[in-house]
Amino acid sequence: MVLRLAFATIAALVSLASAHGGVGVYTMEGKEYDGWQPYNSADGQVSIERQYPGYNPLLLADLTTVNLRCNNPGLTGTGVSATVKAGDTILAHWTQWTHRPASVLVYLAKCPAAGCNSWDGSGTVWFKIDQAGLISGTQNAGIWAGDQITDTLNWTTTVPASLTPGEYLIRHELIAVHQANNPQLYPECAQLIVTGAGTASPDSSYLVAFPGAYSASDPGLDFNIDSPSAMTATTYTIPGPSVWPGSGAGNGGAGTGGTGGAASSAAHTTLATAVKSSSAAAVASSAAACAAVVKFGQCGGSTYSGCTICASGSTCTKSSDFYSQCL
Ligand SMILES: *[C@@H]1O[C@H](CO)[C@@H](O)[C@H](O)[C@H]1NC(C)=O
Ligand SMILES: [Cu+2]
Repeated sequence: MVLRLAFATIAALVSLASAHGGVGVYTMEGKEYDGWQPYNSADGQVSIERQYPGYNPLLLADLTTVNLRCNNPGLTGTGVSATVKAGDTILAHWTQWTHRPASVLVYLAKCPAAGCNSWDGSGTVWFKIDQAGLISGTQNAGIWAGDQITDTLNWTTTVPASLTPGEYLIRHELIAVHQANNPQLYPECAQLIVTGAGTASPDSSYLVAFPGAYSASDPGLDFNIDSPSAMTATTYTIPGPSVWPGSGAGNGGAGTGGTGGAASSAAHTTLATAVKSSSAAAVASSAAACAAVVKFGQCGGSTYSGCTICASGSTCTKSSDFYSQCL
């Protein structure tokens, strides 16, 4: 309570018009959940989202602090969680977001037996379920995943269908790299109750701690968007572990650190495709029934109804909500 009041005081000093951003609403199972409202009085606020102080970023100096976990000094919950079935989607809606270019990263952590609300998310417990960075073009001038949030304020993630039910924290994070050698990190956490009949959980090779998961020397953080190499490089290494592929088999363990742009955007395209279908089974059956789209052909988009499978050697890559292309 003392900390909440402290945040409220800080918030009163910060202009609402400051740039940057934060998640303000979550939608799952057709239900909207208000997130933490950092510029409202903290006193008495209840939300599935953990309290955070405002829309300002964390910087390299914060990588070793507990703030990196949920954008607060290790606070616990305000008493409520959202319910979502494994395999269903979570839409995070940012109240505002201004920076291009940026990457989008989404993590989960299984809460201890006592539940999420009294837990601060400490330990080597976090695994990545979604990420996307540079989608196409060069680092300096290309399309980045965060552009979608600049344009729509929304990002949709699928809870791995095989995930063991239980209480989880979800951690959305944007990493903006518009300033040379000064990455800005925007993490926020929320409390979930995952239902379903899954039995899988990530093995330890996918688990990281916050702080601990990132280092200032990670290629995606020790990064200069204005450097000569950024004018030509067409991949970007997203910080953190590989995305958990969502089975118990532990495949995909080849990942050494974050996967590059192509692999990660492919992963997200898969998720986006799943969003449009009512079930994973529907995706699988349509996949088997259509003729693969040739390289550079359209393979997705909100008004697209054709085949979503790309010819071998190319990957369906989302450019916007309305257009995905085999690249
Ligand atoms: C973004 O999500 C909100 C729900 O929070 C929804 O009302 C809105 O239509 C979405 N916007 C776009 C462009 O998809
Ligand atoms: Cu900013």
